[in-house]
Amino acid sequence: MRVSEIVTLQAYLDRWAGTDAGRKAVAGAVRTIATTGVGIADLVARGPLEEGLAKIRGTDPNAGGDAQKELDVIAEERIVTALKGTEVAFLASEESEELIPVNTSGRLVVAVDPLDGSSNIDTNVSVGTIYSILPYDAAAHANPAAAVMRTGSHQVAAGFLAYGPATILVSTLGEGTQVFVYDRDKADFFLARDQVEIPAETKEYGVNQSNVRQWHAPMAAYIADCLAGKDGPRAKDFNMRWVGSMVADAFRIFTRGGVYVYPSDKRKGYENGRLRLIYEANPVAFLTEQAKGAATDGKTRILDIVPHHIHQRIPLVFGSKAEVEKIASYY
Ligand code: AFP
Repeated sequence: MRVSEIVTLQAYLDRWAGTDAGRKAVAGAVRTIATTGVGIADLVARGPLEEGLAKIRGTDPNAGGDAQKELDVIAEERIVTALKGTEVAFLASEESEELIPVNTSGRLVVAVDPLDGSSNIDTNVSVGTIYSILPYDAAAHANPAAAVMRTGSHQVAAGFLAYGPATILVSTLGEGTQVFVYDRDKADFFLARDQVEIPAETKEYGVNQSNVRQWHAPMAAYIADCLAGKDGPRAKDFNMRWVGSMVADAFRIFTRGGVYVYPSDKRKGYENGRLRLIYEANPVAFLTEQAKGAATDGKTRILDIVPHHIHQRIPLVFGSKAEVEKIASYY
């Protein structure tokens, strides 16, 4: 829904939070992550002028086994430093094996993918930051990890920033999904779309098709039927788009519908897909459901899945509701 009045991110957050201390804490964390994102966007926007952002840092892979790029680490450092001034007690990050203590008297925990799409850093393609916010109660949670290791349905807020031609924030506070755009002239985020709705039907899917021979039967059958087009069982032609940065594929889906698919496959390390449950799949699933879409691991609702490890991977399918349900019928 296009917005009629000029609303800044801060005004939107203040209106949502009112005088509720818990909501004000969430609003503070969202605002801080958004502002930190602008600094990361500035770095990304310098492209080749900013030497070495795509350089591999050190020899050890990150917690998820991926090579750590310079910008991955810079983004994490900036987010940790900025969140020190908020009510975030601990941070789970793709770039750190263990939870990072932030402001341990805080009432929130945040899970973050500081830089999504790092394989695209030096190709001038959109990259981003993904975050998930959950309540934290030191008394209730024996160890802080317990606060993070809950189903995605416990999230109180989630979002992603996309650093592309425009710097975009897609956010949910559990009352629908909103799109904010950063206006560089006014140095602030403005509400561009409120109550986003993902069309239920689509003729567009996103998948890394180079993995087709690695797929298990259900996914291979689904894509084969899409490729068969109007002469096939789906009786309609499909288009395919794949950016390699989930934030960019996700924003396209929030804009015009479609499905994103990263299934489990036969490659070593991909038995459970590629995306991480806690700081990639859960936040995108919350945003998608709040925008009337759906998100599964192929068949099970992502937000119902109980995590067993902070960096666990999960097969991921999200987007247009009817198409996500169609995919589930192949399993
Ligand atoms: P990186 O952040 O390690 O580049 O991973 C990006 C990502 O998690 C997601 O953003 C992409 O959609 C997906 O991986 C791309 O995976 P492929 O490189 O296998 O296509």
